[in-house]
Amino acid sequence: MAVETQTFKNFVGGEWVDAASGEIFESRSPATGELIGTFPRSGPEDVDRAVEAARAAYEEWRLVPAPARGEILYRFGALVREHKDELALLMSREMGKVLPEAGGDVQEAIDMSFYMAGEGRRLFGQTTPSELRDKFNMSVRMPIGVVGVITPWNFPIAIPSWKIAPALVCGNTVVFKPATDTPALGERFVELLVEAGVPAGVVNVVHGGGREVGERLVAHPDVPVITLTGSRETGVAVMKAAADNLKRVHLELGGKNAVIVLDDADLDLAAEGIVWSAFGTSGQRCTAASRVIVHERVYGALQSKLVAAAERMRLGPGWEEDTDVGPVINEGALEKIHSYTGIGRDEGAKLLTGGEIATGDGLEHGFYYRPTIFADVEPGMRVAQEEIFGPTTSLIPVESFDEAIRVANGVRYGLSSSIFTRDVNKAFRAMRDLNTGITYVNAGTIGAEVHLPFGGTKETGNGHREAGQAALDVFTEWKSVYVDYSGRLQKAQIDTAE
Ligand code: UN1
Repeated sequence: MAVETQTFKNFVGGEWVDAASGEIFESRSPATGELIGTFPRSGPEDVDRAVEAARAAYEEWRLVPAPARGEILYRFGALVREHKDELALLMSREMGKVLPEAGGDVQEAIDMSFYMAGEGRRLFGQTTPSELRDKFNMSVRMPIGVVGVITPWNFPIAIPSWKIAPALVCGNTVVFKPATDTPALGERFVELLVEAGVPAGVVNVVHGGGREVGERLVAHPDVPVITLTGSRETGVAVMKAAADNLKRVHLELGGKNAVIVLDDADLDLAAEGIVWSAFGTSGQRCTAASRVIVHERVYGALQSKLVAAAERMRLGPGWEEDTDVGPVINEGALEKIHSYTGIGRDEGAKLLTGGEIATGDGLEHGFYYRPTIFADVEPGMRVAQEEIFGPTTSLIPVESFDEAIRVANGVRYGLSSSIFTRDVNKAFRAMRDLNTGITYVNAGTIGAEVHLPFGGTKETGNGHREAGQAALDVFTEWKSVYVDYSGRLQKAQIDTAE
């Protein structure tokens, strides 16, 4: 099994290879510092080789019938299911998630693979009447070519599946750059694809950093599609770089997601949903609830429930059964998260609980941060505007439903939102007026399912969506086909009188 060998490689044109430079980097567990493995520190040359292999493989792969491409994804989904426990444990070791959440991440990939496998027998286009006699009109989805896939570490099995499964079923080939914090999971993902029967060159993996690998992939003239989940800053840079070749860019970037709690809400349910959404995955989800907008009439009661729940949470390695919150991904993240505690305090927010790096009981070997709750936060404060990507959430009191919606929408991002209320009219108004790609009613902000579009409005992305049918729009071009069986030249818009 790959995880025991500890020395990993790139996968290019069906061969496991080192970086051209021979250089390596390490992946270590954020929970304990243990070494997970070493990986090729690749550069532009390695990307070029992978793109060449993917380009060559594309000519054959695009002609494989879509149901047959889907069959491979079906086998892949079954293999991932077979290896679910092993992958979840590796995930917990490599990036810190608690085991049940790691299992959920893997399950998301299983679901997506089966969903996209079925798409092999759909990929629906349209047939329409023609304005002329004896003429047939239809639109079909066409593959595009080589897709550059750049994925984050926070959903290291799920997110690659969201991108690679639809890319493949649509007939594209892939060059995949997994996050440098989770290369072992990226590698296992590709190993299972190979075992499922993906032909040589159809999926290639190149390990390494954004500067060396990502930038070359984005700039490469033979990579017409880039799909990235990452930070807003990286998204902007990718979009600018891709503009020179007029590439299609799919971006899934930040969030500053709010839970609204109205005065008629079930407060115990709301508290449970908030704790799950704010501190699950140590707050490192783009869908995490980093703002809680609360009606003043229930503000005090909700605060005490949240603080009590946060203080009950036990920190530790994700694979230990009694752990509620695992580590954050690395030292840089820990420092960034902690710096926001200082920022919040300086801005005048009231720290209710947490706000410190957790040590003792072995925690000093990893990167642990206590679940942190700020109260009396003003909507304009930095802690209420900027993505912290850690276990920190901010309580913002409001006086009315309208104010709650205004505050919820008053950020640059628009990924997820949620409202707790028993008033069906207010729930429907919120569904209409919350400017986000995803809205939950009486649930937290996390937990998207694979068969609905996933993505956000405003600066969360650039208008594309992944998952569901919407994913197909990222990975295909539309072609309109007109078949004239009249045997004569019929002119559209002119010979239409009959
Ligand atoms: C992400 O954080 O980038 O809805 C993805 C959710 C998960 C996916 C999160 N299904 O929270």
